[in-house]
Amino acid sequence: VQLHPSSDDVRIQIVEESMTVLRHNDLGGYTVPAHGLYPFQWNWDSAIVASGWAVFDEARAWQEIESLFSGQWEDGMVPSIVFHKPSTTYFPGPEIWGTKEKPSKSTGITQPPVAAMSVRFLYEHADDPLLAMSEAGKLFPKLLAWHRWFYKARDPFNTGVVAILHPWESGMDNSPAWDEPMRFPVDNLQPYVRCDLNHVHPEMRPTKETYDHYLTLLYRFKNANFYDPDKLYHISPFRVTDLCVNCILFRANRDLRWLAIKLGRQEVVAEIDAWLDKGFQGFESLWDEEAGIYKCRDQITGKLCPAAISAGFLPLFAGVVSEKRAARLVRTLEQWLEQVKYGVPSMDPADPRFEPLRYWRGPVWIIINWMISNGLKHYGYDALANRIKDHSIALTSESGLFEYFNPVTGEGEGGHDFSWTAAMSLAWMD
Ligand code: 9YW
Repeated sequence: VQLHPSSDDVRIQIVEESMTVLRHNDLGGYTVPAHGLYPFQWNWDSAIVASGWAVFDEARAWQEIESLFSGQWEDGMVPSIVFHKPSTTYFPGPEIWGTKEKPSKSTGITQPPVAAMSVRFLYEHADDPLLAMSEAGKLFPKLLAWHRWFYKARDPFNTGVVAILHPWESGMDNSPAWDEPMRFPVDNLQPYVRCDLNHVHPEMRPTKETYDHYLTLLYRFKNANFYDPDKLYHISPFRVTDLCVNCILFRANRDLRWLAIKLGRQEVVAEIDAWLDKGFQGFESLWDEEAGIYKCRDQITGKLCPAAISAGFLPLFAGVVSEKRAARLVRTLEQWLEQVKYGVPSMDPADPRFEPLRYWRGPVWIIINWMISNGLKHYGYDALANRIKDHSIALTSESGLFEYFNPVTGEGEGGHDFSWTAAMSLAWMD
C-alpha cells in the first residue's frame, strides 16, 4: 500500500519507530549514533538526541546531556567522542587517541556545540519545571566553560569567529570545503585498518587519502603534549573558519544568554553579548556575493574555501543575515533544489565534485535540514521552510531512519536505525 507521507498512520508509525531506535541505541545513560558503525557517545549527536528523548522521557533527555558532560576536560573542552565502554568496531578508538587518562576516555578534539541549544529546548518544553531548573542550573557552568574554551583556544586573536583544527570538528568530515585546506603533505603513518568499511560501502565513505590526512592531524596533536590546546592552534596545518561550528556556536550563545537570564546568572550576560557582537561582525568576511552564499575560510592561506556547501545557509539559523542577503540565500537554495528531488544536498549539485552518495559531498542530512528550515522560518520564508520539512518527512517515511539520504533518488544511505535522524523525527517532524 502506498501511503501519503503526511498521513496520520505514517506519522504514528515513524514516531513509534523513532522511539524504538532511541531505546535500541541506549547503552544506559547515553545513546550511540548507530550500533557497530559508531559505538560510543558522539558530542553533537547526543545533544540532538536529547531533544528526541525529551518528547517521551524527560529525565532520560537530561541524562543524555549530563553523560556527555561527564567527558568534559578540565579546561572546558567537550570532546567529539566520549569512550564510556570499550568497542572494537570503530577506528580510531581510545587506544589510538591515547588522551592523558589511562585508559583514554575521549578524543582530543571537539565538535559543533549544540548542547546549549538543547538545554534551552529541554527547559522550554519541560513538564517537570523543578527538574528542568535543577538540571539546567547544574549544566549552565559547564556550557559556559565550553563556550569560553572555544574563544580562548580557537580564537586567541579575538576575531569573533573560531577555528576548527580537524575536519572531524566541523561534523562535516569530508566536506569539499576542506579540499584545499587538506592539501598539506601527510606524515609517514603506521599501517592502519579502518572499521567503517565493514559497515558501509566504500562509495559512501571518505577515501583512504582523506583518512591519511585525518590521522596525520591526530598524531601531530597527540605529540603536542597530548592535545594541548595552546599548542594545537599554532601547529595545526589545517585551520579553518568553519560555518557549521560558528553558526551553531553563535546560536548556542544566544540560547546560553537566554538561560543565563532564566537562571539568575546576569553577571555573565555582558561576556556573552561581547561574543555575539564580535561574532556578528566576523560573519561579514565569510559572505561570497558572487556565489550568493557564505563560505568557510582557510586561515592558513587566508582564502575563502571555494566549495558552496549546505553549511553556507546556516547563517540563517544563527540569525546573522540581513533581509537582503536572506533573499539572496533563498535564491541560491531554490536553484539547488531545482536540480535534485530532495533537499538540502550537502553541496552545490551543479559543482562537478557533487557525489550524491558520498557522505558530506552530496547527501541530505536531516539535522542540517532542520537548522536551515528553522532559519528560513525566522526570516519569514515559511513556504520554503515547510518544503524542506516535507522533504525530510518524505525521506524518513519512505526510506527509513537512515544516517543520510541520496538527494537524487531519496534512498537512505550510511548507517540505519540512526539516532539523530530518529530524534529529529520526534522533535521536529512531529
Ligand atoms: C566519525 C556520528 C558522527 C557524526 C559526524 C559524522 C560522522 C564519523 O558520524 O563522523 O568517524 O566520527 O560526520 O558529524 O557526529 O554520527
